[in-house]
Amino acid sequence: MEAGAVTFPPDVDVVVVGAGFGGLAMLYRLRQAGFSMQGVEAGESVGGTWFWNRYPGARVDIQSVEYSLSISKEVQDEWTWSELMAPQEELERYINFVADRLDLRRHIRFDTKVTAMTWAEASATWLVETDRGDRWRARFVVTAMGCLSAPLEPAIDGLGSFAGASLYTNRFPKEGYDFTGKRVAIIGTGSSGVQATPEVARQAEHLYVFQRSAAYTMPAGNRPWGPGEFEALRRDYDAIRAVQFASPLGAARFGAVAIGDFRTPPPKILETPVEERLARLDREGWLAATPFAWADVAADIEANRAAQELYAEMIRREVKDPQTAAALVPHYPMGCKRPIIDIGYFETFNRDNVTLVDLRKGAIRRITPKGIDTEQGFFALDVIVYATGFDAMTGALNRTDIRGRGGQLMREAWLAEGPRTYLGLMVAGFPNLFTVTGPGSPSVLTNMVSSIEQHSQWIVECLEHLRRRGLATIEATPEAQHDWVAHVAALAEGGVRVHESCTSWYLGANVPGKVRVYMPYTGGLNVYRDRCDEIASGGYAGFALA
Ligand code: NA7
Repeated sequence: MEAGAVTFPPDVDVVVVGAGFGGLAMLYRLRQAGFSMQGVEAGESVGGTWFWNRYPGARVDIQSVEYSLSISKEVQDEWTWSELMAPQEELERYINFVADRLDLRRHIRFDTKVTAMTWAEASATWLVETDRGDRWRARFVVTAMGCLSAPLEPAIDGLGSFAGASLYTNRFPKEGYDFTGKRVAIIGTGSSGVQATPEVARQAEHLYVFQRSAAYTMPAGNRPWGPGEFEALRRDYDAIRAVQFASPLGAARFGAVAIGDFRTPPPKILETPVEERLARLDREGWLAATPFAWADVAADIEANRAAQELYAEMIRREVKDPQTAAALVPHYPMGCKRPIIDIGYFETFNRDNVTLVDLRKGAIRRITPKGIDTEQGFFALDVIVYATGFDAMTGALNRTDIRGRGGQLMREAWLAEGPRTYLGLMVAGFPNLFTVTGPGSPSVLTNMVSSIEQHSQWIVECLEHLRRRGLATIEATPEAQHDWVAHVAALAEGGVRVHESCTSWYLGANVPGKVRVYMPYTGGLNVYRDRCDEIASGGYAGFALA
């Protein structure tokens, strides 16, 4: 069925949805390759994650020299990072610099949300519609809508009744917020809650941290550069990028931890006597209480429990009050959720103005005009900060009406068995639509910028291939998609990531009713990229081209 008439622009090769790192990398590469394009972005400016998540303490967990674009030499050579892991403000400045330096802003329609994308069989084009009445006809669509961009409203009774200020970390006020003299609650202890806690505690009269699941977090090891340190790194960018792109994580380091140091297999915790485990804790601190430090922790639940014991011991060493220390110990496997890096999280619980509210001892009943009512008492408050996460990986796609062949909605195609893609790049039944860092690709298990660069390059090369051969469409075959979904599931099987006690957003377990499927590809970005390249050079095996 023909979906409608074209107004503006009359004809564009590609619509790119989203203007975070993914959207900007796409637009830049498409323009270099000579395609016409239209970008669209819900926010008033570029930045994506770093535009919306401007809560105090927001910071990247990958070192900035790696969490940055390598696609433009000018950008790489001209930007100076001020510290190891940039805070949100600096990342936002950087991504604005990228947009200006590469002159990308003029391609993007800001403050505009895509509401529907409909495949029109007869013309082999997508009709893209927005909340501002745009109707763009495009040959191709690239979604770069973010893996953690669809905010999750917590299902708590009385949410809207609170008379004080309600703030959300994932759309924090641009002008900031002064917590001075306020009684504040933070609900949620994922990365956002953990990063915000020390900052808010420094300002607030009293901070209550409402914890449903305790966090695995460790000190970021962040610091400003020493004299000449960044300049030396910048001169060495080629070598940095080579190591980065050869690694499974798309980065040589997670926080301050050099992953490469563990290439020679670390010891197994279950084969290490308890005194030696503790001696390692004395020597290496938090690092010894992570899955990086032991060969068996990610695969074996008993080994995982032994590592959890070390983690609990580290918390006891940091947190003075024994009850609070005990309550801060997670009850789910280490490595099942994305590890968090923090600046002074556990020390914050030694402050007199901070109270941990362990919801495992009594859940939230409701929010009232004056505060939060729980099974363990009432908390009178001036401000509630929700750090309650996202409908991850599929949320942004599923909240948009994406209709492929035969009018099929993508969210309905994914309803019964979770997201189904080929390579996390395309979906059978949805021709000419590419999903940057889609489910089924390494994405959130990696340095996102590395994954974005790999996908944007692969997609543009694919479009160039179609152009060279005069082809109009590309689509994942159902068979290739079936095999890929099975491969992704088989890779994750058996490990702690899919253990029954794991309730991560990787599994969709944080969203009521979402199908429990491990969404990202766990085989490593390096292995994945080789597979994508092999498929492309083999004539796009698993895709139907016409
Ligand atoms: P996360 O990691 O999904 O964390 C959300 C937190 O909010 C988590 O602790 C949740 O507990 C908690 N939560 C959610 N709903 C509720 C309700 N109703 N009551 C109490 N607590 C609740 O999101 P973040 O924004 O922190 O981080 C997302 C990613 O960004 C992170 O992984 C990094 O990659 C960067 P739960 O664990 O579900 O029990």
